[in-house]
Amino acid sequence: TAKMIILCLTIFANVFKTVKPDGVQRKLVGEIIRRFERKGFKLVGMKLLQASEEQLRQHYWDLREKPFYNGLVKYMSSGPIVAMVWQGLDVVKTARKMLGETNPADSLPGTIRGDYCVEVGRNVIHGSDSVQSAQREISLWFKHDELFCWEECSEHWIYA
Ligand code: IDP
Ligand code: MG
Repeated sequence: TAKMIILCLTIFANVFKTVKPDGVQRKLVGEIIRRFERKGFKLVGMKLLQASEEQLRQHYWDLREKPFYNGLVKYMSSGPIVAMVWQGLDVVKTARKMLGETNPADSLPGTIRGDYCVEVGRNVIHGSDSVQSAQREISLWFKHDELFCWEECSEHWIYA
């Protein structure tokens, strides 16, 4: 219905996430997908890819002045990553909570970074920090026909 469409446009957002090279190496892909699936978010795009340094420099453009920028680009291009787009109510904000803090040492147990990693330079997962950066990141990593709008049969058991 028209009402439903307006609702989708105003309160539903997409978030871009990637399991970083260490997350893939450490066999955490399934665990990470499982957490977002069980939460109730909808997977609308996913692929395994080797990121180029050029793409990563664009992705992390806002950090270009940081002393760790070159190391970050090197780390992120050191092996395949799993890029994903998830959709749901306030998904950007909620996903950041599910990830934990940037530094795993500051992340609470129960968060992905709190449970599965130790150092900030190997923190296994990326998640967009705002709806605006999510849109920018999704368009950087995904083509239109790689994203899928599909009807979730459990939707009415997730949203009131
Ligand atoms: P975020 O991933 O939690 O959004 P950002 O500040 O956007 O954190 O930094 C992007 C990534 O850069 C972090 O996830 C981490 O991998 C890396 N990073 C951030 N701060 C440091 C640092 O002090 N040393 C090394 N790497 C860092
Ligand atoms: Mg960030």
